[in-house]
Amino acid sequence: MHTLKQDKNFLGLPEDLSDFDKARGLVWPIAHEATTSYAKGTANGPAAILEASHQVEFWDDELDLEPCQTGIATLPIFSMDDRSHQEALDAMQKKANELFAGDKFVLSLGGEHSVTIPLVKAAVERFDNLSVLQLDAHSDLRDSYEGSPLNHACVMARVNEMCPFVSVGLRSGIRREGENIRSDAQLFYAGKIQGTHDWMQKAIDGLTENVYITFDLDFLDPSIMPSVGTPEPGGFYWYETLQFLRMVFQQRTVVAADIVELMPIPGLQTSDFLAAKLGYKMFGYKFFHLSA
Ligand SMILES: [Mn+2]
Repeated sequence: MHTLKQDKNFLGLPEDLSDFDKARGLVWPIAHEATTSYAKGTANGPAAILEASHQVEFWDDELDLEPCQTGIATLPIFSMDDRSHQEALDAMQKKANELFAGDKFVLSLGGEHSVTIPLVKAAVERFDNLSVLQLDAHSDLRDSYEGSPLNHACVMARVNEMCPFVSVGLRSGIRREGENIRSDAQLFYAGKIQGTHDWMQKAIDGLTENVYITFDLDFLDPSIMPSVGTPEPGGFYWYETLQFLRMVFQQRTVVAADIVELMPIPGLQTSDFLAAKLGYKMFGYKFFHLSA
């Protein structure tokens, strides 16, 4: 399979560590943007993350090793080209079916949040007993938005039709949004869990054995992640986020993940770098998580 070379791939990995056949990890950059509502620019997210990733150290100080030694290959950037939103999502699902059929851990980089719809569709077909963990400021539970059920504001309404899910970090949504969700889904609002100690375990307890993680970067506080289309105050910080993710990887089988909604601000590299490092931490937790 065609993959990106060292000067363009995730982390700038040399050939032996980015070879598709040998790699246990896979980065799939998806430069898709069709329905963003407030600010535009998420199509530039994947390229910005790949570029920033070249500044991420291979050595992970928490895990005390180099997670990239497992090999991480990077696929060419997926773009909409002249396809419609629906056609592009269909093409993504087809590709995801192919990627998930192998045993590599696939981290997709968005792009707007609607890319999660075909990715979860493919994951549900591939993995039994799957649930989705959403980290997000927004519940994304609108059945339809601006005329489209495939809008980025409807992601979790579509997931709700496919499998159980747990949402954490919510602090912006619609009235009574919890009423229409399936009984095996759970919503954790930021205002209720900030400063408490047991929310991480409670959220994990709501997940099934196999988990797909969708990480909307606006889960994080805008002070550390300003480069998102719809920044919401009252978000989460770096170490608490890592602690939670590490617990999830320790206690569940995370089968695939995405990091979405980066809207790079020219000249402001901090957000791009954070997103790149977050992705690398996920590979570290996936392959080398320390015992609970
Ligand atoms: Mn969001």
